[in-house]
Amino acid sequence: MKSTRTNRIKEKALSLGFHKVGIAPAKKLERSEYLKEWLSKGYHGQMHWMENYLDKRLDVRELYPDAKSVVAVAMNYYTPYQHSQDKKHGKISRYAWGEDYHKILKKKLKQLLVEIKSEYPGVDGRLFVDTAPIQDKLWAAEAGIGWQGKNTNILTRNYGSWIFLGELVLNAELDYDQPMLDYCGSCTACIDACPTQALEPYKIDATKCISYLTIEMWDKPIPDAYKDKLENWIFGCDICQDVCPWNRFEKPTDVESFHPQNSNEMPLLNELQALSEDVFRLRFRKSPVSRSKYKNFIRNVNAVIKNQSADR
Ligand code: B12
Ligand code: SF4
Ligand code: SF4
Repeated sequence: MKSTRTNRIKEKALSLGFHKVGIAPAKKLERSEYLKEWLSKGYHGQMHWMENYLDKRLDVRELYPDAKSVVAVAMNYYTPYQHSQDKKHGKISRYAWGEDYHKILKKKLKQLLVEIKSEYPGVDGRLFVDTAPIQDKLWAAEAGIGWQGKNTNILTRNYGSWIFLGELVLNAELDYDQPMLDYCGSCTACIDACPTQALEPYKIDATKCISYLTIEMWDKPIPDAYKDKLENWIFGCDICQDVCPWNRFEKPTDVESFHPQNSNEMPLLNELQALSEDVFRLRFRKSPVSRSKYKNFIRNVNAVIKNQSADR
């Protein structure tokens, strides 16, 4: 009975278009405690929202008291295009080339919950994608979707790390998957390639990460220590993923909405610099880039252009 239900839930998740699914028991995960150390070191910088609802971030049962199982899902967002190496183009990280993943994953998780509830009355749950106080990567690792690599992302053997994560937390007991082994081995390519030394094995100081500096650090100039290290990144950064050997096993996604829109894979810096606020909003209205306020986006574009004039 439990195993039939488990298999049905996994089948449904895959048929709705998730590329990976795994299930873990809802319990307190030992590694969740590292978050406290991370916050106390100030590694979250200006992301003060990471301090909120700490009890929930540490234990999923605080978020949903009826929780028994965590169904972790992943969606592949790799598309077969590469970042332009031409200096006239800015670099937007791959995850933001297409439409915002939150909406796409949430819609599918909602549908999954509806289907589960209609087949198993009495089963209920809550769904989460990124923005809730839950550590997505911990659950993906615990449910065997992949392992947390030294660059801190979840890596899989079939899609590399080009995956978005989400969870459906259910009030029903199911059969559980085993966490996956760590396949990083002696590799340190991500740590060596990071231009701002934001990484140590399995740990990140977000305040040094270009992704934080260009997306999450609002209303401040890029610190002097990092502004000449942006390497044309104007929204996020993919360096520690691009160099990862496991990302040679990527497969193009079948999700059309993740494909690049408006030439986001090679936007012209001078065109971006000239955008008005209204046109910026319109151009990026469906993209995760809209998370960055206009002022901060233009700050990033200007910082990259300034580096180039300094190089000449
Ligand atoms: C805050 C945040 C950021 C911050 C901090 C990054 C980070 N690593 O936490 C910033 C702004 C820098 C960021 C950047 C990016 N992010 Co982000 N981010 C988040 C968010 C909202 C919370 C993550 C969190 O809880 N961090 C807290 C710290 C403590 O967690 P951690 O670094 O994973 O730390 C763990 C390890 O250090 C581990 N640990 C400690 N010791 C040891 C020892 C060993 C041996 C091991 C194995 C582990 C281990 O324990 C910690 C607790 O889990 C999640 C969504 C969510 N709700 O979970 C998305 C999320 C992590 N981001 C995501 C993405 C896509 C990105 C970027 C790739 C975007 C980009 N291209 O620019 C980059 C990647 C940069 C990087 N190298 O991590 C995806 C990751 C998907 C994946 N494949 O893993 C997520 C899961 C969103 C989603 N739902 O899909 N992000
Ligand atoms: S995303 Fe870029 S800056 Fe951040 S840790 Fe990875 S390589 Fe370093
Ligand atoms: S680059 Fe190497 S060390 Fe870093 S995450 Fe990939 S396999 Fe692990």
